[in-house]
Amino acid sequence: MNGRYEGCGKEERAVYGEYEQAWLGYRRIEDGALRVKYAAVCGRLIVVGAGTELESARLELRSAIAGLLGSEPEEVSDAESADVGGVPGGPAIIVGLADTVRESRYAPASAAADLPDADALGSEGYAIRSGTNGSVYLLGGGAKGALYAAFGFIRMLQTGGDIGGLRILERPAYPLRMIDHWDNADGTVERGYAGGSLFFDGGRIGERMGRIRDYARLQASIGINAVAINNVNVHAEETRLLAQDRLDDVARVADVLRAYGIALYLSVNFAAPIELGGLGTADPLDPAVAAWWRETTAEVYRRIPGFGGYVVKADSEHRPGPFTYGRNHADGANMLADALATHGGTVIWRCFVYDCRQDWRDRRTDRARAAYDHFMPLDGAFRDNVVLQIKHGPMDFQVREPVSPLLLGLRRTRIALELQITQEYTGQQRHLCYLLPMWKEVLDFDAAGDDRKVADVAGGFAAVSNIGTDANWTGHLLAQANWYGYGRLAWDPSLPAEAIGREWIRMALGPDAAVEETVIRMLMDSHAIYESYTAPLGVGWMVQPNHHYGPSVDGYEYSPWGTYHYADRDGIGVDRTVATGTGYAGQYPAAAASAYESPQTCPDELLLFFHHVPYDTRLKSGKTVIQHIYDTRFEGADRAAGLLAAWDSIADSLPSRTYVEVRTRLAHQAEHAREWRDQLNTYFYRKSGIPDALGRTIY
Ligand code: GCW
Repeated sequence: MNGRYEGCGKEERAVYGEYEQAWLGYRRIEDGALRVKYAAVCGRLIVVGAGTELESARLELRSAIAGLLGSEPEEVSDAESADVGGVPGGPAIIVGLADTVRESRYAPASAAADLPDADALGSEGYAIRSGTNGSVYLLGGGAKGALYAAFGFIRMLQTGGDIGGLRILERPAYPLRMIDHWDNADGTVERGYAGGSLFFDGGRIGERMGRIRDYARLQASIGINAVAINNVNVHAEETRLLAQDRLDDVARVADVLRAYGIALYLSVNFAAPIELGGLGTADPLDPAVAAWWRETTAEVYRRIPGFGGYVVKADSEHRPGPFTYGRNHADGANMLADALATHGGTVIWRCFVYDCRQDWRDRRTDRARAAYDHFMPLDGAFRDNVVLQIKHGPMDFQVREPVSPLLLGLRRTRIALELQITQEYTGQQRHLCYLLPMWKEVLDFDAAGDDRKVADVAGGFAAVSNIGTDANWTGHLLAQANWYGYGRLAWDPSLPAEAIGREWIRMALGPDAAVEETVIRMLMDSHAIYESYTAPLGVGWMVQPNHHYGPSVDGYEYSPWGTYHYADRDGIGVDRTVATGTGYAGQYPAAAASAYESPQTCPDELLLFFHHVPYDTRLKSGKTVIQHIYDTRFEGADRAAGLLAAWDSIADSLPSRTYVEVRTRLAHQAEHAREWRDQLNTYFYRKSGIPDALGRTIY
């Protein structure tokens, strides 16, 4: 299933070529009338001005038009095209920077379009405008914007959009739209489910440049502008990425990304001054340490113009950090920020800091509290070029968690929301789990009831990549939708999950209506389905230790990781109330804090996250907790089987390779969901002794 498709016929091979391009496959549009309509606009291409991003836009428009419409556009050079005002030659696509185009000879043909200026667009925004003679203007406030305009226009063609009378203006919601790779120098990927690393291979860097270029195109097409290429767990080999003899290789990768408007970041080891610099300490307040970072950083910028900055996981899961020296996280982050500031770089400092050597007997210590407890007292203490990266939930990317109170608490510090595209706890790209409905709930969460939603307070987005060397990029083909959707949401968090899913389906799988309707339902239902056969009511975990795949109810119950469900014969859940529990509920603004504090007002789906309750506690749904567990596990497994049946129903409308590949995963999911169902139901029946009201088989 992974790697090259051997022995395929000619037709399949053509499909395969497109398939490797994910949603940028540019399959010829089947509808002839639509093709003719588009061709009337897309016959000529004029790039106004020069630069690497504009060159990327030109190449992309050319190959998209050639693929979608069947013939390449005539490329008219800026110098020879004075007639675009409508006379000979006819309409054209005109792409460039807004201010350059407005002052160029092409402006007259746009009279009716009153082109916006760079100020209106901002450096990354863009406009798509129809001109008087049928031309289409693709304008960026800056060069990146022009590239995004090109991809925006291409998306319209791919999704069958109307390209007449266009007056589109888009500006990204956030300046930071980042993807973090957890790629290791040896070519493996931590929590990777789609093959090896694109960037690293057995210690070598940037060997797959063609694929890295395609990767950059895909990222730019969804507006990603920052990428950290290595794992936040920085081991000895990756610490050396900052060394002289590695930087040139990193620079080659950065060059390819830069042409697509993407800044390269490196995850760094806080102890690098010791491990790489030979100093006796990494104390952030030691002048020699600060000097080492300054010099090292200056060298990075000499080799890598436009370098983004550093991502840091410190004092977390055995990584070194400022605590070793009795310093706090502001001391650590600010020292790195000062080294980066003169070059325009940013420190992305992760807030995933907690005690991973907890005693399971100790019920007062609560991992959920940790990020807030560590970082709230430091609000306002960070430099302007520090961004605190905060996981969306207080624990660790479970299928159901409340929103992290730290996201809502910090007011004087730049923050970025951290999501996990890779499906570590959500089926590892063997199960289908479209994550956008869950992310939308996070973004729309309004804790204080004052309309200050997470989407409004997040200054940026970062997410852990689900990409690898598999031919389809993400292992499970449908998991591409999570990658695609993440970028679209980071650009515009108000876009509906369903609309984004439909875009992806049309672009990646084609325009077939039955395929679209079937797959969108599968995507939209999949998170709820996954939740309904795995750990219930927000309690989390119940997975096999280490690799985190598959059911093991007590897998983490007696571990040091702070991840417990506390099930006994009478009840289950974690008391996180202020009154009798760990006090975590009190970290929220008043409205949410009081709702979570009482089992009567706590939402059902989070009941066991906040409360330890007897099995016969009634939910708002009217069911008891135990009956809810049984019912949803049975339904969940049935609905997982339904996903397979849905896919089978469109078998004839899919390329056989796509059909077979996804089918294999869905069949596994259906079987594995039964295993989840039976293990969880059996466990809770044995614990509680309460039989299923419907008398179904429990072992
Ligand atoms: O949940 C944990 C993962 C680790 C990961 C860590 C983190 C990169 O299991 O694999 O380490 O989160 O986010 O730092």
